[in-house]
Amino acid sequence: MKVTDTADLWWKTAVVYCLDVETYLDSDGDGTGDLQGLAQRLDHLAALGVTCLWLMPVYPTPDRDDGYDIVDFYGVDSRLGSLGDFVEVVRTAKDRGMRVIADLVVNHTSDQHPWFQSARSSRDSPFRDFYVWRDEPPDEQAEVVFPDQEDSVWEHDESAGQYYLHQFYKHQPDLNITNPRVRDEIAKIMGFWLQLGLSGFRVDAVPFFLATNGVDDADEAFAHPHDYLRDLRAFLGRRSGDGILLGEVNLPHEDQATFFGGTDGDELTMQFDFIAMQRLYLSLARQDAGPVAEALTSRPAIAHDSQWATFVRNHDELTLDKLTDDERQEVFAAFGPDEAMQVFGRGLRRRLPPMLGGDPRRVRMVYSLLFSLPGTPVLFYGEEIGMGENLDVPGRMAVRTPMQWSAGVNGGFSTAPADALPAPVVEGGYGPEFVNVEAQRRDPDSLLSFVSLLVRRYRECPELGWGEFAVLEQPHAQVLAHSVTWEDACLVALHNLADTAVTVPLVLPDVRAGTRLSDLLVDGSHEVREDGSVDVPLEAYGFRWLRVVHPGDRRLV
Ligand code: TEU
Repeated sequence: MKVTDTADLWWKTAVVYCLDVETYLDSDGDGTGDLQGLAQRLDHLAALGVTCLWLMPVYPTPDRDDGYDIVDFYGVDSRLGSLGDFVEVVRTAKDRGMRVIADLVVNHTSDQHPWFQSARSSRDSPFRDFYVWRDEPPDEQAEVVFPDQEDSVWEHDESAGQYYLHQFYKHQPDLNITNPRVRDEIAKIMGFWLQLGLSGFRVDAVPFFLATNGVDDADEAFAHPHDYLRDLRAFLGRRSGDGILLGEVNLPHEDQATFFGGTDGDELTMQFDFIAMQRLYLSLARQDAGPVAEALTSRPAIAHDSQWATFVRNHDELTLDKLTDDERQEVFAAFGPDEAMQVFGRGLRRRLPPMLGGDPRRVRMVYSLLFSLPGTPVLFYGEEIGMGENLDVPGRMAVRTPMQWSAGVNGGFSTAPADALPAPVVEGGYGPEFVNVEAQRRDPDSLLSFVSLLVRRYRECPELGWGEFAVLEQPHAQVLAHSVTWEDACLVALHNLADTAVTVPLVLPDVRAGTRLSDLLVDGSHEVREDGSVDVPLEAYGFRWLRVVHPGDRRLV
């Protein structure tokens, strides 16, 4: 390994953890989580092995889309703390070896943003062109993202006397990125937060942000939106040598290649792999590794510095929009048959453990798979302890309930009365009484201990971030057998997606006399025969991380 090849590319082997300050820990008892509360819990994150925090929006907001509706890009909402508290969190996180990124939400503003208030007030407003206006909505319209609330992406505004574009909720008017003044503001926003110590951004809704639909003269004014994304990446690079753009691009793999800047890798640094995530759920529903294996092998080639972000849940609905209708129905039937568990006709508003019927073998198998896939794993808060959802909370908010720290009042999240919390705590079998950090910290057999082990092993196996992925041939459809190889390191991972035990016959290439497979998660090793064959037994929902050890290897196993 040459220093020049890998040094500083921290995101290639990072462990990212997404949280909402509002629901993490309330330090002052007013019912809302806050930055001082988060600061007190950075030790939990460091102990888990997280290397990068992703903060959901902390900006001043009327809070009609959980903070994704912003009225001031240069501040912190007073409910969460101050800019001073923000800097303390970033500094303390750095001290614990963690970087911090934050949501950059610049596709739109809140309709309460002073820019929009000014823009709608008069055609002569200096901010009129910050947004996208039309006298009449066009005949051909983009699809709405939230079909439960909206039926058009154009909304008539009385005081403006025109229609404005909003690809999300109508209270989120789209910014007009063909306007150079808007682009200038976006650069300033990035520069501001980088200066406060952020290591980059999770870029919200990137394809929507780059789309110039509705701008009549966009062709002349702004012919190549990807040039603009490239400019933003270059700007980030100049302001922060090792900053990243982690983009939300829920598109087919071939389109994602474009958002990476192809193999030049000069646009988004990382992208979530929404396709592999959706195919994984289809695989889990069918107990057939085929769909997820196919998704992983069909990932487009990306540049040396680019990276995939892998995840099994996030703060939004578990979207299944890239499956066929029949496939989506299969996943609904398996993991969210009640209509109340579904949302927007395309997704599930549930967390993983309840979807898997709470079977700890199956839950662990899925997290083992997440951490052994090629890419950088991203956790959503509460996954490390196996939190469930609260279906009484409307829409996507069902999975954004308060973090469960202890079995105490409000799960240890807040001392305020329950009705002052941003969302009710989970009730029933996944409630704080049964699922909480305090109890799991003391239990070597807890999910928290298990996920911490996965994080440690992931960090010890840089090939998972850097390596070449291959599906290994073997006869069982219910098993995903894959290898990740980088330089002289090779990890073989086996995952049994079904509830029946199997023995997996493998044939490994490059085997010498005395090669063995050493188990990285539990005690044990398997001798490989001279022809490279080896049989590995797997229990129901069993899994193995096997390091290929050649005679004379000095690697720690
Ligand atoms: O979501 C943007 C987006 O692209 C959506 O399609 C997303 O994948 C999901 O389907 C929304 O339910 C982002 C945020 O993740 C989301 O929470 C915000 O509501 C949205 O932007 C608007 O800012």
